[in-house]
Amino acid sequence: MTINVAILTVSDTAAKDAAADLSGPQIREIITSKDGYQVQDGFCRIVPDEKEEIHSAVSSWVESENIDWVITAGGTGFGVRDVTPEALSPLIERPAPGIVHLLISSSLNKTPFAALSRPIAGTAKNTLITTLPGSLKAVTENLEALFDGDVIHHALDLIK
Ligand code: MTE
Ligand code: CU1
Repeated sequence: MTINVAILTVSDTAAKDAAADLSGPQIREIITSKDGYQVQDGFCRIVPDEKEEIHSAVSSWVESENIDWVITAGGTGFGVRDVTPEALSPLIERPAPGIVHLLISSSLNKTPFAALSRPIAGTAKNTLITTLPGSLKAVTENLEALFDGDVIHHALDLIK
């Protein structure tokens, strides 16, 4: 089984200068180091913190029915421009509060600021959507939590 992953970096700064995006490439590196996971060309995108752009990027991946897992990075916090959860929750058909709980509880073990992330997770058609905070450190820690104990693998197995 091959898992196709798409990565969306949500950041005003990175949307202006792709070189400023450290988290997207980091996610790609972690994902492609795992057996059976791939990120095809063109499936790493950057959008600014704009609700419509975030929604339409992820929606097109869901509609394509070729993407098993969409990972977003950034825009989950309390800043006035942070709208990733608001942009994506209308897409989610089946919310996964357990994944949200896992992300927040594991992150709270790393930093109390984890309380300031507002992640959402769930499925849309046969795609799992997870929203990670934007920093390099946060995406690394959050992916570690998801891969720990094969949680993500089992989740993706069930929706395939
Ligand atoms: N979670 C983990 N595991 N590690 C971190 O360093 N940073 C926090 C939090 N979650 C962090 C984390 C911080 S400082 C913020 S402001 C929020 O995620 C929201 O980040 P975002 O607005 O980039 O999505
Ligand atoms: Cu912060």
